[in-house]
Amino acid sequence: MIPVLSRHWSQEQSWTLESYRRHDGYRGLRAALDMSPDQVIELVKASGLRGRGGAGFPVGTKWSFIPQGADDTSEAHYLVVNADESEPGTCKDMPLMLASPHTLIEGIVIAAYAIRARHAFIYIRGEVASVVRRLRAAVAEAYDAGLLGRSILGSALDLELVVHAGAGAYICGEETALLESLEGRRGQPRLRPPFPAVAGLYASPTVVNNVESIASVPSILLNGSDWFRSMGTPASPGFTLYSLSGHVTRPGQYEAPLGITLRELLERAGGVRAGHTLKFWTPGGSSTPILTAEHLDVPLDYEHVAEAGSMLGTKALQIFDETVCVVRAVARWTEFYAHESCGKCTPCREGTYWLRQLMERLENGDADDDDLTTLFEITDSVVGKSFCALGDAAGSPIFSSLEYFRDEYLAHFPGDGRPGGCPLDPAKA
Ligand code: L3W
Ligand code: SF4
Repeated sequence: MIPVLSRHWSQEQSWTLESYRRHDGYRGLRAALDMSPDQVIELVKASGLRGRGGAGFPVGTKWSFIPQGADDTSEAHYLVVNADESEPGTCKDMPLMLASPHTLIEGIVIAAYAIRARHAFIYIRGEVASVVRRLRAAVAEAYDAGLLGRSILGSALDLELVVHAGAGAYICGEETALLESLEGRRGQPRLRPPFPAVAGLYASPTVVNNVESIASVPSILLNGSDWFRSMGTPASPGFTLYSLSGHVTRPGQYEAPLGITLRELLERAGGVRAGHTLKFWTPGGSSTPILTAEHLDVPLDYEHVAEAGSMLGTKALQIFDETVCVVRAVARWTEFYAHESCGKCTPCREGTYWLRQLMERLENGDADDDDLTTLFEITDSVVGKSFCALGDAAGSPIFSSLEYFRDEYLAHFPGDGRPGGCPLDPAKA
């Protein structure tokens, strides 16, 4: 059964329409067109597919928020695919689009049919020029083959699909900032509610879904909701892409059922690099609180990772062995968030600036107890008090690393004949 998404990635020219068609390509769309839009939504709802962009919101439920009605196209509805993958460690959507852009395009046509959208957009990071080129070539192929444009596959369905390259701001992965950017404005989040499903692109009802979420849809149309639910767990059904990076023997994409553990994934990936041991890891990119070797057997689904005190997020498993200083890793992430803060709200704009200064003091060996207290207090004034999730993301590596590795922070203070700074650095130990 698995792999599903990545089953033909190793085939020669897997990105072409011809190759995709040899692997059931566009058969899910044919199945969808034999159903009514509402039936497609019901099927996706029944499958229990949850959004793969980080939050795990049920995809079919999101689609059902769009005003429905018999062939109601009087009010514009839009489908927007969030392909602005930028979260540190997150690297699943780009390989998917490179290896099989037609899986995404087929999912887009099915989703647009279901929500009765006549215009769809893929908002993709502009820096990944090779992926943008590949996607545009696949879209052109789909238009030529009658899979996009007017009367798709001879049906009454019309769909225009635009690939829009962003300018490379992390905040444009936040769905409302993405919509602002797509409309031609500076990418800054909007107040929610209203959610995009009510007032999104050009103030019209809009579904915003992650690349992997949409790419998972064709196989559900082809094989049914029971098939999808036969994998994963009851609350987190199906398969997904786990991205292993860092100190792992064979980094890369591992497609597996939701609920697999890191221990099992590491077995497939050859383990932590030879001669070393796991120190800490992220379940879903740097925005998700870090976990440690104690959590190797936590099932990697939305519920169990939350119970363990973190978030499944984008399933970006960054592996760090004992040679890594946790303060150094957190300092790099903090720099990232301070750089990417959009500046709209004070807690995040000012807070991330000061968090970066404090992490620098720790790394430089200039920090003391008061600085650690200030670090905690400022993190507390950012998390849960910022306008969007970036503020929470900036605080989570700090809070979680202080929970598990407080002693390592303290070991960065100067004293007892030590100059201060990283205790793992032989010059400072
Ligand atoms: C209508 C309601 N729609 C919620 C929709 C909402 C959105 C989805 C999930 O952040 C997280 C964040 C990152 N009526 C609704 C409704 N919706 N209630 O459901 O919403 P939400 O607010 O739970 O999350 P979000 O804003 O989508 C996503 C985390 O994922 N993350 C992401 C990292 C970055 C990338 C990247 O590189 N591009 O993915 C990693 O952990 O921190 O917490 O569509 O409209 N009542
Ligand atoms: Fe912008 Fe940060 Fe505020 Fe989000 S939390 S609106 S990124 S300043």
